[in-house]
Amino acid sequence: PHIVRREDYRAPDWLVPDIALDFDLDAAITRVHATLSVTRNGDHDRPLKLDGDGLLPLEIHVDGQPLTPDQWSLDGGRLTIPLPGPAHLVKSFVEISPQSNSKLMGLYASGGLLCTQCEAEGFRRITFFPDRPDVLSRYSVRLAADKALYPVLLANGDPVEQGDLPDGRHWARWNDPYPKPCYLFALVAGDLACNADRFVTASGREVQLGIWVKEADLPRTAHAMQALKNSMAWDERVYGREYDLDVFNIVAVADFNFGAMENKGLNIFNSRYILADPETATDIDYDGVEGVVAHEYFHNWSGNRVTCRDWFQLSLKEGFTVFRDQNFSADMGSHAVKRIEDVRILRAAQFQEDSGPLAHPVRPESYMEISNFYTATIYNKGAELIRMMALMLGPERFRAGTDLYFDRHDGEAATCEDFVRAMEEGGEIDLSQFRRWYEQAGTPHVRALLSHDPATQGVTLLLEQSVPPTPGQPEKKPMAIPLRTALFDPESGQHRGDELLMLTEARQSFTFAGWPAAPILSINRGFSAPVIVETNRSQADLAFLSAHDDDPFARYEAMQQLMVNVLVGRIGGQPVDEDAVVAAIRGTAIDPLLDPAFIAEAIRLPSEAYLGDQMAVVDPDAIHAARDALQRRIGAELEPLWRDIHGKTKANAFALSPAAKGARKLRNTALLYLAASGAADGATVAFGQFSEADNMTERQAALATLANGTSAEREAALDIFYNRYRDDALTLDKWFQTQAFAFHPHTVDLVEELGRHKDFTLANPNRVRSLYGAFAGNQWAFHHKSGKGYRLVADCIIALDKLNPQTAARLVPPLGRWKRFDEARAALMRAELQRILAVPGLSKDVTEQASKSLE
Ligand code: DPP
Ligand code: ZN
Repeated sequence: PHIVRREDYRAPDWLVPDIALDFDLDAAITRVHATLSVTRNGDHDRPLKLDGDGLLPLEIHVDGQPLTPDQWSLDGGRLTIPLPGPAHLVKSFVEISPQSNSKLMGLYASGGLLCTQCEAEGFRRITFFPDRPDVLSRYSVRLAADKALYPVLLANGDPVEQGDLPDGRHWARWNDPYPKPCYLFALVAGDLACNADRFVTASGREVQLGIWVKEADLPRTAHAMQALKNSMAWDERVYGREYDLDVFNIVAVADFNFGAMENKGLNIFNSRYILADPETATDIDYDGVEGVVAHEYFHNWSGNRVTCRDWFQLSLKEGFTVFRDQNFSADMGSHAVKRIEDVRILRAAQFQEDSGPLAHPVRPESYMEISNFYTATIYNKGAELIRMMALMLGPERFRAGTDLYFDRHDGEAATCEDFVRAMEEGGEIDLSQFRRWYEQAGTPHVRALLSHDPATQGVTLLLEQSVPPTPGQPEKKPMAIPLRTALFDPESGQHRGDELLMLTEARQSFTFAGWPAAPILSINRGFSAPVIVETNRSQADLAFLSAHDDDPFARYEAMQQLMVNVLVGRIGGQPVDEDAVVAAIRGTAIDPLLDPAFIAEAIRLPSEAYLGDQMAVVDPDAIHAARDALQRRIGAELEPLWRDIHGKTKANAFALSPAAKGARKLRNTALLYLAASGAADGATVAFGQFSEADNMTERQAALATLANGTSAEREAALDIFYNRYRDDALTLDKWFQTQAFAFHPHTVDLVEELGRHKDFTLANPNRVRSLYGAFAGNQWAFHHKSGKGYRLVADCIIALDKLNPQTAARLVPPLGRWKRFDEARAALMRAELQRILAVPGLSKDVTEQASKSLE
């Protein structure tokens, strides 16, 4: 298989300043006429090469003359045309079949709509074109289709003209004045209703906003529209970036590989990130809608106006845009809670990736299939890199850096290096060593040892860093690690100021004077660097910080570490003090000064997967047993408290305010502990919440609590939920997901049954993720010692690969973590990877992930 390497980058031989596309749309056969004005780029005599995937040219014209078949050649899908002059007009005509497109890349049919997904390399499935992000073109697009089936015709840019045709067809023309790479091309045709609104930009330009959905879904679009308007205002206020077209459209589709896509002026969304109402969406779903709407909108500048030179630079747009959407969401809600959630996601997804066979730098060096690089490393670690730079620069200089970046590279295809250089120049800082964050994979480990000398009243903080070896990178150099640090006086409960320590050496000491008694270390406050910190802090120190640290993340972290130490100690058979955990949870839960949403985060036990990450060899059964036992103990010892919180936080009427959301989060946590307590009425209380809830957040949490147990209420609630939502795909996903996530001794068998359920389908990526994606994230169930969990997921990968390789490949990484498990499990996991690789005709997506996973 062909490997693409970053070092092989060369500027394009031919540019395409303008393209006109003409679509005769039909689900069975769509005809595509493309007219490319091509210009030779530089002094060379190489032919024009246009990418194609599954296309056969039915006609090719150059400068108005038809070519004979000996005047072009097709090789591996790519069309080669020798051209004599510096500029030509090249026309091609192809036919494609949207309804046969199960990969959901290119032009495809979804629920009666026709829509596109081109990032990363889907445009070549629509027409012949240099499918690379550094070829930017102005698009003029004409769409024609049956007027009854497809009354709405949308494309990028601004609408220009439309009209009727004979035979019940009609047409529309759209022009996009901003040159863009073809991965940002989009069209949609369908019977859609519009939630229409408007936004006036800071400079007074009026923008027509439209969110297009199936008529019945219109009432579920209000939250997305509000999020869009908030995002537009936020980007003006925080980054000085205005929207630049007269219209901004969003379309929701049911079958989508990604979360959403930032096509210029025409974002296309997985419907799960648009549709929300209290009946069907949880607070997490609402936040997801807000965050993804913002993310895609922010791409208009970080991604579209300034795009990527090549796909190795993917984090240039994704890391930066995640950073932007994270800060937006924090501004809309709670900074403290948002940071905790983001770090939890980073640790669950990215730290695992970074410590396994698929570890890669934020700017990778090579790939077989670019679709496999839409990873937590590119997105979430990439965002952490921007966050570190923003921290080191401070807000004003960071803004100077982003202004310089946008101004300097507007209309260009840029690199990560361009971004760092803009930060250096705009922010007046030297980032030479910091660049290693883009080059070196692996999560850095930092050991922090605090020592105190009563004689001199001096304190020394010794910091040691190491970056573990990763595939292709056995040796690492020291990183530049910004660590926000404070020393607490145990007497007063206060610190003397928060300092940013820059750790740049493998081993480095920092000293502090004037401490008659030993202080307590608070380090990596706010999670200032994406590293794993090990300290010599005692359980008493952690308990102190969990009650006193004024940095909410550090306070949460101290609590989590307190719990991790107890659980890992218990698994290792060491004597542990569980009372300290119970006391810390109690103290936090009753603290009247704390935000309930923060309390809910802080008192929740670390996930089984996170506990696994702390062990040399992951023992899923021991982890589950220890965590479950501690949860039961916390439940039982504090039962009156959980009852009290559960009763008190019952909302009177549904609201989406941060306070109402926080109350629901805390209430659901209290229910979890109450059910774990062993109280005779645990299942009754959960079922009561399930039945009475006026919102999905409480209903689903109650269902999840019941799903962990074996009560009669479990089956009753699952039946009720199924019958109520069987016709609503997004909500039915929750029914599959809740069962796949459940801590239930028979989850693996239930998942096997659900895979045969009449409502299960491999054709819908959301449905696949809600069953197999969720299951593969359920450590205890997936790693069932029989190996059945591995077999189920491998079967799914093999079957799905034939339809949708991109989504199939996303299920491979959990099987690739075999080195972290005992020999018996490792052998079973490897056997499944080998079985997958033996399948004839396997896609390069799955081949890349499975073969790397075996190394
Ligand atoms: N670029 C999309 C996103 O992350 C994914 N295709 O927004
Ligand atoms: Zn993105």
